[in-house]
Amino acid sequence: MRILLLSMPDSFEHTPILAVRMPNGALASLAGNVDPHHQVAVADLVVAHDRVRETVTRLVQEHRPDLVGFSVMTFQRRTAHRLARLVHTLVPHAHIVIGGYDPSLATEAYEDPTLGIDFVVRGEGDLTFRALVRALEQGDPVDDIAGLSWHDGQRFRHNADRHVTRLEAETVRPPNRAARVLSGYTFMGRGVDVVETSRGCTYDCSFCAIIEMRGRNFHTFPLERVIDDIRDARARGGNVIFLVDDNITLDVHRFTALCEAIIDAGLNDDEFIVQAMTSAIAQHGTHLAPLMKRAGFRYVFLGIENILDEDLLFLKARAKNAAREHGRIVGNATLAAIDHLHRNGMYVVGGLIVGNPDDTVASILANLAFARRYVDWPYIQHPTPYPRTPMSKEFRERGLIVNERLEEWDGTTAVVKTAHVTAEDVEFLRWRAERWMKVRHLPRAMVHYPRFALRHWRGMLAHTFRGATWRSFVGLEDARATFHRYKAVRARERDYLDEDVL
Ligand code: B12
Ligand code: SF4
Repeated sequence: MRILLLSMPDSFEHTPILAVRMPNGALASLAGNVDPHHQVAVADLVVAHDRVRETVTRLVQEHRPDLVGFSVMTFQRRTAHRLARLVHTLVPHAHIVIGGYDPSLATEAYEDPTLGIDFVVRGEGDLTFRALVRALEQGDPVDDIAGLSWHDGQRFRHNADRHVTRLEAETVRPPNRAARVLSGYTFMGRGVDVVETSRGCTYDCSFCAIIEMRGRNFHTFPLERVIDDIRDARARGGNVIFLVDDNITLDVHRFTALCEAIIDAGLNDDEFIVQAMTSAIAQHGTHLAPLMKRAGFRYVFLGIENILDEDLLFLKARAKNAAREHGRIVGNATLAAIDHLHRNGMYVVGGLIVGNPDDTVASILANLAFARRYVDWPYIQHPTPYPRTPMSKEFRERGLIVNERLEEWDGTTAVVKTAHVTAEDVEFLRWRAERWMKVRHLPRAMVHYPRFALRHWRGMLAHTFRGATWRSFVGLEDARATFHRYKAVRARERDYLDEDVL
């Protein structure tokens, strides 16, 4: 079969397309897991965000797919719907298959017959998609493929869930990066790729979609496979490798062994980015942080979430941010974790969530002040009620959701108000503070990525200060007016595919 797999072009504030264009790990994994005689083309539309319709039209003409698959997050749903209609018009005979977090957790949103969607793959896709492609090729029934929802000509049927895959058993084959047909994946001008070393997490933070997606569990790929995968990513131009594991620091001994394996394999001459738990870094930082540095880690995303205990309680993120001594919780681990990373020359990408139900202006400002003082690159978001997360239920029950336009549920648009602060004020406070925090990091970025910085510093500043004019800089204009202009620019950016082009 000829298969075309697409990821959505929609990106968000903290990963500006000028600087960050990462490939989608799911699609390469799906491509590596169908039977090898199929012809698979993978296209990440983030590298063609400004010419989506032309690119998709060209790709379907060139590849004449029998099946087109989309990977979708919730804030990309509108684009996915428009794209499904476009593909259905261009290649009416092709099966359309949707997967990823949004279709898995809100399957009903893809059942509208006018979208032309035939299948939804729920949860992990590698084995379900392999089985689906086999069944379609052989004309077999699909009603016993676990993890699949399908349109039987009249209505959608939902097969039983699929159990999460034991990655240790090597049933999931390595990704097929050679299937990518677009180029231009970059991080600050350098080639970038993503590598998975494990899947899953055993925590249950209330904002995280992972628990409903796959339950609380943790499975790991053998380290030899991971090293081979990193080599493959490097061979294809990935000088910056983002380890996309849900929670790689859940097993610190394994993470330590991974850092050692990277060094032993001589793969530490380039750069790694990773997301980590503050508690693990704080507790093991004395030996772990120097080792991470030697292994080539530069940016570490820390899920700090919030500095106030009441907020951590709401986010159910206390445990993962706890400092422990002899197994007992003795405080918050955030400062110790940041200190370990900074001492070893790594940068902290500070993940914080402000605008929780009981937040006041003071509690939001306290978090912003913390970010200003301690983190290198702010990654501050607002709580977003993604489908079936525990947090969403509470926001809905308390009537705090004020914006149902899902394309704006991108993490940096406040779509919920707090009991004390309007959604607009929450977002305004973050926006106003965060721009300057980003500017502060630019000189350091210049040292590490001089060519990119010299070529694009103007573009980066223009992106960061979208909506601003000279009047705003000299204080002749109220910051709210600039903020509203920024919001209007942002709204236009989201129209990757006009509805009326179909
Ligand atoms: C890495 C990552 C990122 C990277 C993306 C790098 C990249 N290009 O891949 C970065 C840091 C840039 C990022 C940013 C964002 N992310 Co993110 N991210 C993740 C993370 C940690 C891992 C995703 C991953 O690569 N997994 C490995 C692959 C192999 O697994 P997978 O994607 O789940 O794919 C499997 C299945 O879903 C399925 N599948 C997926 N697509 C398809 C398609 C088809 C056709 C089929 C059949 C199957 C299928 O099969 C795959 C293989 O088993 C997840 C999960 C988590 N626990 O936090 C969040 C997550 C996906 N992100 C999320 C969000 C919200 C965002 C942001 C909007 C805001 C934010 N939180 O930062 C931005 C927007 C990104 C953008 N497009 O601009 C949410 C999505 C929630 C939702 N309901 O939509 C998640 C789940 C985290 C959460 N908060 O709960 N993210
Ligand atoms: S620790 Fe991270 S991956 Fe695990 S539930 Fe919390 S946010 Fe999700």
